[in-house]
Order: sequence, then structure tokens, then C-alpha cells
Amino acid sequence: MTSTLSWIDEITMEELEKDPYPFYERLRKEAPLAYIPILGTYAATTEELCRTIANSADFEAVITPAGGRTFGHPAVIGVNGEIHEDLRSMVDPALQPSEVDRWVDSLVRPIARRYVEQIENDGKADLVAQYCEPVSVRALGDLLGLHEVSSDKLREWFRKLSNSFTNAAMDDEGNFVNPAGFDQGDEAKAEIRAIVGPMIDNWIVNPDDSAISHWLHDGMPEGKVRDRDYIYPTLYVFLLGAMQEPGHAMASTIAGLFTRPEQFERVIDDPALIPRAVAESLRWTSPIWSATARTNTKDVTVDGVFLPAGSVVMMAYGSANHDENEYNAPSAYDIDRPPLPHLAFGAGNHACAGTYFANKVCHIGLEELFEAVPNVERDDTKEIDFWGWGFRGPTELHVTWEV
Ligand code: 261
Repeated sequence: MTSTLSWIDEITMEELEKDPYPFYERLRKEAPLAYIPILGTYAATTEELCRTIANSADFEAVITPAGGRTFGHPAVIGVNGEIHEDLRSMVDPALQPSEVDRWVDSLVRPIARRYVEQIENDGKADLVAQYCEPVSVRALGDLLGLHEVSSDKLREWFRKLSNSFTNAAMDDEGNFVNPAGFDQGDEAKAEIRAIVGPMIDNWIVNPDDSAISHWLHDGMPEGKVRDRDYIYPTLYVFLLGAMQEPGHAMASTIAGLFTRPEQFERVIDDPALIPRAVAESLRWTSPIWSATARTNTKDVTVDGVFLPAGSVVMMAYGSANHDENEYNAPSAYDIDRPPLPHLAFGAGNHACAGTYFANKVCHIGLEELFEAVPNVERDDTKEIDFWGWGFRGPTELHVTWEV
């Protein structure tokens, strides 16, 4: 299947990964709901279409082809009805704001302090590898109960799962262009099962306060636990998105602030501005840029486009968050813009379960960093390269400071 506009047929995954914004800007103008041959799916690219489809009774969640190949079934992002309700009832309790408020500071602040201490006397760092990613994975890793798994191993897992999940390129016959791209995801999953499996064996007989232990036991009849094969796909969702994206969000916030030195100075002087700086960053470079999808349960026509029942529509939230009809100069990072809602955490009944926790991790992480090294500066000798179409953020963030 080809699209009606020939330029849409020519886009490559490499171009999208390097910089999806020009392509999606043109889609928003000329074909806001379009079939994208390289993805083998439709894409919804404006704020209105994403919000409408995410809340529509004619659509339900579906995992993308490469996502399904990577996570298997039943992953919480790709199921509906009773299974979705059960998986949300499993993951939601620990992530309720009132619950998170009870422990998030004592969980995350010491972690942030520990990673700050490892760099604060160096006068320079790559904040992605040495701070944002480690804080992100350690916070969630400890919450899940994966204390024994090193931060470097958790970073390796999310990277392998992420590369596999976004290995989306499809040919005209509906086959993956690069099947070997799933090998690293398979490798990560095999290792996850080898390491987490014995931990699950233990949690079955010795429940504790870790999230995975609760996933096994909560809401189950006396003496019964959820089957591990039922839990694994949703654990992979967490080990990818929930591990990677707070790190992306912190790094993008710092990169955004580097584009506005005067705003950066205000945030350093007044940490109360950090939540605003993070919120604008989530709009500006949405970490989950285009990774979730919906399918229509019957034939529908949306925005003049006929979608036969069972079509797959990717939600390009990173594009919706640059919608010119919603945001003035959307590609500018600006903490002073009107704080309009954004779609970085999705919408509807599949909206992110971890919104509150993820924001807290970012706030606390940046508070501790800016408090310890308030004179942090961008290392101008190094580029800041953003990468990713499914998930997006700076690949490295080199900074210096006077010690
Ligand atoms: C925790 C959210 O994780 C994901 C979201 C969307 C796609 C893949 C993910 O792992």
C-alpha cells in the first residue's frame, strides 16, 4: 500500500530517527491522518486528531507491529477490556499520587545525591550517561525490587528493548525490513528472565514491599499469584519506557534550558520553577514521541480519511505537541509560554500510569543536580544530538563547571 502523496512514500526510518519534526510538520499541514508506508500504519499527527482518537469509542489500544514483536502479549499498552483492567489494577496502586508522595522523596533524593557525588568534583560530565540515565533507572529499579540489578545493566536493557521496539521499518508485503533488529530485544528479554525469574520464585513465597511482589500477589485469591508469563510483557513495558523516559526528560529539560540562558538562570536561582521547566520540556521533546497506537473496531471516516476496521493508527504525540494550532512557535523551548496541556503522557483510558512518579523523579533529580552544581554550563565544544522517532532525547549532554 502506498500513500496518496508521493513524498510520504520516500521517508526512511533513519531520517525519522535523526529528526522527525520536518516530516511531521508537513504531515500536519497536508495529511494530518495519513498512511505511512515505511511504518505499515497510519499516523495521527495533530493535537486534535490524537486527542480525538485516544478518547474515541470507535478505537481501542493496539501494540505497534515492532512493539508486539518485542514485548509479546499481554502488554498493558496493547490490551483492552478485562485484561487491561486487571493489568492497570496491578500497576496503578503504587503509582497513585497520594501513595507516591509517601516515599518518593526518600527513594529518589538519596539516589540523586549518590550520582551527584560521583561527578561533582570532576568539573565535567556527560549528564546523560553519568546522571540522567542512572538516576532514572535506579529510582524505578529500586521501586520494582530490582536492587541487585546494576544501573548499567538496567540501562543496557532499556536501550536494547527500545531499539527493538522501534525497529519499525516494513516493506510493501508487510514484512519487517530488518528482522535482525529484534535480536537485541530477544537477548535482553532472555537475560531479564534469567535474572528476574529467580527473584519471582522468591517473591512468590516471601512477598515484600517491592512493586513486582505486589504485581504477583495483589488482588489474587489466597495462595494464588499471577503467572509470570502474564506479567512479563508489562514488565518489559516498564523496563523500556518507564526506565528510559525520565532520563530523556531530565536531559531534554537541561538541553532546552541551554537554549534560553536567561531562563536557565532563573530556574537555577528558583528551584520552584523546575516543574515548569520539565513540563515545557515534555512538550518540546516528548520522550515517548511516537510509540503507542490505536485501532478502530469498525469502519470509520476520520478527518475525511476512510479507515477500514482494524486499521492501526500510530499516535504521534511528539508531533501533536508541536501543533502550530495549539502552540505559538512550537519548536522553541520557552518556560514562559502559557502552560497549556500537552499529550506527552497520552490521553484516554490508556494514558500513562506513571505520570506523577515520572515527574517527581525529574523534579528531584534536577533539584539535586542544580543545587550541587549551580554553575553548570554547556560544553560548547560538543554537539547536542537528539535521536529517536519512537522515543526521543539527547544522546549525550556534555557539561562543565568550576570546582
Ligand atoms: C512505561 C511506558 O513504556 C512504554 C510506553 C510506550 C511504548 C513502550 C513502552 O515501554
